[in-house]
Amino acid sequence: MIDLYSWHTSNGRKLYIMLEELELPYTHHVINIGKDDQFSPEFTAINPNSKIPAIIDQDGPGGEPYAVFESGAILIYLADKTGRFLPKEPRVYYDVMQWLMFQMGGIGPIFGQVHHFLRSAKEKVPYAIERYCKENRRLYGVLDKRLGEHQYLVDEYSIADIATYPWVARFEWQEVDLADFPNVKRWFDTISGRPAVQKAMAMNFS
Ligand SMILES: N[C@@H](CCC(=O)N[C@@H](CS)C(=O)NCC(=O)O)C(=O)O
Repeated sequence: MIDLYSWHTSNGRKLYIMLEELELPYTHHVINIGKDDQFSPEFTAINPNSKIPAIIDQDGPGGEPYAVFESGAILIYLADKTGRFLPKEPRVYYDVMQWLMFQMGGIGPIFGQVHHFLRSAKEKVPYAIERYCKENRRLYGVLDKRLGEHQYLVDEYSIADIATYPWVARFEWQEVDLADFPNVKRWFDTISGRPAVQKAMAMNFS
């Protein structure tokens, strides 16, 4: 059994999607970051960085409970555990890793800043908006080129797509028109049709 500590943000939704795709039973612990639950001693013991998502696998390596934080690491952990969404053939495996790290190091941090400066910042900061929106569009361009050459980020649906989808799903928050990125739109519409994704994206918690 997996204990999932998460909330309905883009990073949090990666794990709802993954666990729904895997049909793995899990216990959901709501960590409301709007109420600072992420700073509680109980949660900090699981993720010393105080960010969602995190998991405890009660049946971890050696049959002992094992805690994992960082959404990319959790996706790799669950893919390795189940043998799903991370093909073992070396070239494909490293392709998935590259696109997963592209999400973790590029899309997540930059799109997160766009959401902050367009939607949450207490004051309008034109320099930050210009800087992050420009990089946001550049990253959409990278995705669009890749998806013009491949059906998914790495030919078959993988944890790289699962990590990227919930960030692209907020394109309206980023004031991006997906019509400008037709290959991303085709990929987005395909993944939006998956029942596990629909279930995960409909989850909202207070
Ligand atoms: N690199 C981390 C980022 C996690 C992250 O930024 N989570 C956000 C929600 S999407 C969070 O917990 N924010 C709470 C805070 O910053 O206090 C991961 O991918 O797991």
